[in-house]
Amino acid sequence: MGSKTFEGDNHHEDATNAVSTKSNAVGGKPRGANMLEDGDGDFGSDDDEDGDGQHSSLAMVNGDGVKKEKSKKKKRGKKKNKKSAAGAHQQTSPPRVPLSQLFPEGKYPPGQIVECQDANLRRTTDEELRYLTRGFIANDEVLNDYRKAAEVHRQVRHWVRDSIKPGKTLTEIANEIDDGVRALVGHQGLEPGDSLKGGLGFPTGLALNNCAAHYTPNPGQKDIVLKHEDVLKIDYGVHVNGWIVDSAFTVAFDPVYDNLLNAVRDATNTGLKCSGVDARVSDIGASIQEAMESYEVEINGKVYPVKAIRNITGHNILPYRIHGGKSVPFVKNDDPTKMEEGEVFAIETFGSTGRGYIRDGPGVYGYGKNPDAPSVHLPLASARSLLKTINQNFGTIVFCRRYLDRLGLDKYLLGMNSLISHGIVDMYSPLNDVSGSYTAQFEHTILIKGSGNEIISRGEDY
Ligand SMILES: [Co+2]
Repeated sequence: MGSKTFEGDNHHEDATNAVSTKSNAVGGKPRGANMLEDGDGDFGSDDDEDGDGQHSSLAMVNGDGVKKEKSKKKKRGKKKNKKSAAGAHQQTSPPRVPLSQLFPEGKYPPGQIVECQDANLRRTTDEELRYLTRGFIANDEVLNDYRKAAEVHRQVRHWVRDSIKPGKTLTEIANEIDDGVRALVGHQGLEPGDSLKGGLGFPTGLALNNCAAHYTPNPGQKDIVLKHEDVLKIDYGVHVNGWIVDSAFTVAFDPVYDNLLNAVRDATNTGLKCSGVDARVSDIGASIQEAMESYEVEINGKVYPVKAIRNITGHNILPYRIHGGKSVPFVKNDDPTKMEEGEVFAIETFGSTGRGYIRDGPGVYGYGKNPDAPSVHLPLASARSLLKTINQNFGTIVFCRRYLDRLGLDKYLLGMNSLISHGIVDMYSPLNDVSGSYTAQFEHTILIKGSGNEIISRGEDY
């Protein structure tokens, strides 16, 4: 889930010939393979995860797959109809087996561990102090919760990638993702408080074509059928005890969009590579933009430079809060903010064939309780009872109308409007580039550690 900003126009549009490397949409090699091969190796060569053999879906990332992958001539469309990567552990299709059953010892696999670019930046001093002040991800239990959320994300998306096809409706796809996440974290979220223990990290985003982000199907509205020529961004979150994994990818059935997807995948991997203790978001943004805008894409005989969308950003993540207050733009900027040890970031980038600038579209994506919500008397009883439901089921987690309907609520819009006008709840709109354009997104969640950042949501697919 991205964070919208109001940056000025500071992008540039130089596009050079893109490196054409096709990749499988489904069941293929790591989508980060190109970056890892072509990069300077500082990060990409250091994914020294200590596999414990429990976990197969990361094998290709951590093994030779990354280095040897040559995806140039891979044919699209020949999707390997493999069982889930977790098939060996009896995950079903669709995924319904709680992870606690697949990992009976309760230890969940790590993401991709990447070493610091600069050994001097490794923090070995003041370890104890850091542990106290930045105890979140240094805490083994928290880390394990985080890894569980990431594994749920991987297993659900593995199935989504295998099963998604033109003709499905966005509501079907959204419900399938949501059902999978709830089953795997082991919390259906139908009792008060249950979805605070684990579940969706924000409304499952299914943004089509020029809609870059923040679209989810709402009940009672005309459903949209996925088409062969569509470009779909699938952005969903999984949380365990409030630790949110935010990760997204793009699906396109027509290979004409390959370079758009390649550009954005490369850009996001560049951002991940530049992330770390003391990394400046200004440097990260400049590197990402350079990677992104070195691509162009030809659609229907017209060549488009891939533009980095300049008014949406990556962001840090806090417990139960998808946007923690820090932004990671993916265009050149002069923000002096640095990443700090113990922080968690969602590194996401969006590329576009349009203006590279998004505006609020019609409709509603979701709602989220303002963490600094004022304590005021609400005159409307419906607003008071809605707020109680929100507190019990979502806290500050962003939610959507489908999630309220599922709890049996109806006729809540008046109460919701009251909460919004009192500054208690924020509303999120779909974010669109110009009509007729195409946008793509890739996103991973990374834990910033003193030594060895962890791209927690990394999988064999991207
Ligand atoms: Co995000």
